[in-house]
Amino acid sequence: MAIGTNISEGTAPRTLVVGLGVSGLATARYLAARGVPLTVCDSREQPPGLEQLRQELPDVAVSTGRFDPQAFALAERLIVSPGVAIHTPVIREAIARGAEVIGDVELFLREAKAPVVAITGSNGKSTVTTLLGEMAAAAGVHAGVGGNLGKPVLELLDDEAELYILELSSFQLETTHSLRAKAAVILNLSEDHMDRYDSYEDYVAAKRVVYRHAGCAIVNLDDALASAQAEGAGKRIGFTMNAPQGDDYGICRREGESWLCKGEHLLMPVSEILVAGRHNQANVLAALALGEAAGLPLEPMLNAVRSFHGLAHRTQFVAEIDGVRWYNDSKGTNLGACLAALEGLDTGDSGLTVLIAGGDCKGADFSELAPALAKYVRTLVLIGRDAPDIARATEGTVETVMADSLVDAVEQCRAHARPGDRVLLSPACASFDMFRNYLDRGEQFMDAVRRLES
Ligand code: UMA
Ligand code: ADP
Repeated sequence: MAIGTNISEGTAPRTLVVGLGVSGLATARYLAARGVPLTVCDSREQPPGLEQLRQELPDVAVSTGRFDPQAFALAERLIVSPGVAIHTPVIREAIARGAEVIGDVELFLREAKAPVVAITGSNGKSTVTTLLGEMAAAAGVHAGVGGNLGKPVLELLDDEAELYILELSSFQLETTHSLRAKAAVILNLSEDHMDRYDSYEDYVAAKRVVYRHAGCAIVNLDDALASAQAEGAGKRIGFTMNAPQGDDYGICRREGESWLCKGEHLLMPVSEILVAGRHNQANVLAALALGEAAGLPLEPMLNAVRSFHGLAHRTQFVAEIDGVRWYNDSKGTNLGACLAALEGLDTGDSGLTVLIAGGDCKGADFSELAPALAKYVRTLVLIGRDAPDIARATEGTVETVMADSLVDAVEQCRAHARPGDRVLLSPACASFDMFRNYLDRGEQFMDAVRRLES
């Protein structure tokens, strides 16, 4: 069904907003406020932003239910939401005939006056973006914080802003051309979104854009592929989980204690970091390096680290029941995240992890999980659509059980875990086959765990 379409040659607005989720809605508002005529289209019948758009901008033509080829044929400029692939045929055709194809981040960059810190990577983006936002606040710097994190970038535009701290996904970077970040990072690289990219190389190439023209490249010295993407960058600051050299950030040991340090200078004991897991120590180091490059003073940054409790659904401690610690890592939506959570929570004692994984595996090869399963996991409890495929790919590595619901999975975990063990929900999969989103999955998990307590 096409609602409110009245698109004919000569009268059609030349700007087409593609996708009506939060980015599309923010883009429509932004353009309308500047008097730019626009059309919005979405291939779903009932896109999430439709009601809101109708209320706020009743004169804007909207077409839903399919991508209307006529709307695309008439557009001179397409502003494409990150969830819409630019290799969609109508978009490819528009590119071929010379239409400009950009995203909301590109529109934002053309207007933003304050410097930008750009954060990408396969995992840890939201954590680092949020922590850096808290560092800026602690330093009294007025910063706009958002992007893939949730708040669309166009809603961050503010004449008072002194800094913008943006989480950027590979999808957003594909349609961004004017990025000149003051500081930029690819936190790490591992396969994700292989249902959207033709190859891993294409995914990496999309991420690489973050370093283009960056004033300072922050590089993960422990991830050769990620740091190689900064080749050619001028100024660099590195971070590593080992002892750092020069002015890089890292971790060193003094008198039996681990410290965050910059070169040889000790910053604070690692034990003061409240967020769980070694991967979060890497996130703290990356945020410190980004903050330095953005001009934030050290002491407020360290204070922000000391009070940072992390984000919900990321290796979030839920409860300890009968000597078993339960963690919600529902945002662990790819193999890299799941591996980091398994390794990061391993304390080197005798306990093992009972892992709940599964869902929509987005084309990932789960045989890569086998070594970590053998090392860290007592029992693998599988849920969701791709559970049988995951069981086949990991066959023979660890005891595996199937659960037909998340509540069933929690009960199976209780039956298999022993005192001293951890139970970890880190699905390495998207959630949409069983849940509204990862938040819903995490909430349902925590509810089920808390019911065990009562
Ligand atoms: N749509 C179509 N046709 C398609 C695909 C999508 O019409 O073929 C429409 C959908 O019907 C929907 C609209 O596009 O109405 C949704 O657009 P969207 O998927 O780009 O979602 P937004 O609501 O605009 O949210 C986007 C990001 N979503 C994605 O990248 C998928 C949000 O990241 C981001 O927070 C938001 O912009 C603000 O910047 C979410 C995400 O899952 C959290 N990101 C991925 C991730 O983190 O792994 C990259
Ligand atoms: P993103 O925004 O990139 O998805 P988040 O900060 O939301 O990253 O964390 C998502 C998941 O990724 C976490 O639940 C955790 O399992 C994993 N993770 C977080 N930081 C790292 C890191 N530095 N390296 C690897 N995995 C990480």
